[in-house]
Amino acid sequence: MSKALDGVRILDFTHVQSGPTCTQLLAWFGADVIKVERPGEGDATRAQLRDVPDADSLYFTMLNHNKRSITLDTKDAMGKQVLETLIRQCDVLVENFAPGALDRMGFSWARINELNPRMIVASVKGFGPGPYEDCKVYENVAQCAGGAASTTGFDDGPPMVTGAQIGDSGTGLHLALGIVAALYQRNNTGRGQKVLAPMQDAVLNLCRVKLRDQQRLERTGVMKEYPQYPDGTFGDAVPRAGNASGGGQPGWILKCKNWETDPNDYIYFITQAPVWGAICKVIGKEEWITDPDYATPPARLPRLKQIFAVIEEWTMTKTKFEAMDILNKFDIPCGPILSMKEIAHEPSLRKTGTIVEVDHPTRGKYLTVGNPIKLSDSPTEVTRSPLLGEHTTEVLEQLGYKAEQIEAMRARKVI
Ligand code: CAO
Repeated sequence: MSKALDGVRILDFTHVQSGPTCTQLLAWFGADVIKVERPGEGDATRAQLRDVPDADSLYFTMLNHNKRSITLDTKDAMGKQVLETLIRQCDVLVENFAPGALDRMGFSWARINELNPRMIVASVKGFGPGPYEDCKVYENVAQCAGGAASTTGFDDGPPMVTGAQIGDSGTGLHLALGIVAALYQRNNTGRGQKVLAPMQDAVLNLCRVKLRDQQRLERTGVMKEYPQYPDGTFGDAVPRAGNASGGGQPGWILKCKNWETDPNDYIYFITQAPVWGAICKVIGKEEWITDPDYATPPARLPRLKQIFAVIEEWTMTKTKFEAMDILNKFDIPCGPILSMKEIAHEPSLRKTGTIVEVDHPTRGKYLTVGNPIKLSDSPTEVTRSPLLGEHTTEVLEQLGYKAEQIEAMRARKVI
């Protein structure tokens, strides 16, 4: 079956997580992704957090499926020539080097545009133009600078980063969308363009509801769905809201039966207004259905802590899965706190290709997250990540290089 991005060739100059997650998505949609790596070492993540001696790490393998790898020293004159050929023959160059690195290599936007006016140059940087534009940035820096850390955690604790890699993988997603949009526009204009996704901006985009709350706070001085209401105080910036829901339906994480021995026997419970009656019946508090202190959402807001404490008395009599079964029968929105172990073994995720087992020549079988975006006419088959330089000869031959030229490059350690 054909793929959505068949015929699109990507010069993948990315490393670590943010850029690779973008090009991996493009590869899953069918693009030919050629990852260019430094001879000898390659992407630094190949060797980071290794669990199998001398084998590419899971950090690398899980971010670089369906790609081809070539080694190329792009600071060597001969290497620069190959890079020029690649630029002429590819549709998109994706990079996430430190600010200025591509220019220092001799490949400014102007130069790339001269070599191939149709080329789209897509970059992840930590920050957009401004005071921090020259800074190197990793995941948690972006989470801190994008508003996530300040609004995550509990009010009486320090700012907290989240396990979801919203700075790296989140920005990679944003960049992938920018690339596809630029490819679409190129169909009409015939021109390439620059695509920039700064990590701070991507995190902020994902924290949009907190900027909403900042403005609500400035207008009214209080946010009634936050745990600080009604007993605590509000300052002038959005506080950390613990596990409160970010929407208009109050929610909280509640203990379940085995919480003392199982760190994940908890459930997220949402007191959605239309099912309030059903909630009251399930937890044995039918009098709350008509009691004016509990009957309406505004009446419940100052009592949320007490309400959740009572609901928790009920959830603590069930495991999270038993609670789910009962609550779902009444359409009460809730979610089990699933551990990575539970997710890894969840049959439905295996069936949909969201959790995939991949075989690798040096590390053996491992699990990965497949393509979470499902296209009915462009299914994804996850193939293993390439070994360092596995496709150097193949790609150079495709670019038109002769065996003697490739040998000369090898002798000079350019590839
Ligand atoms: N041949 C020759 N040189 C190469 C090369 C190749 N194939 N590939 C890379 N290089 C060179 C670069 O040109 C650069 O050289 P200069 O410093 O002389 O310009 C050098 O390798 C190092 O690149 P770097 O500065 O990007 O790498 P780093 O490890 O020092 O920094 C990171 C890593 C992630 C902090 C930085 O790249 C960055 O801030 N990127 C943008 C933000 C980003 O994507 N962060 C997310 C990373 S995932 O957590």
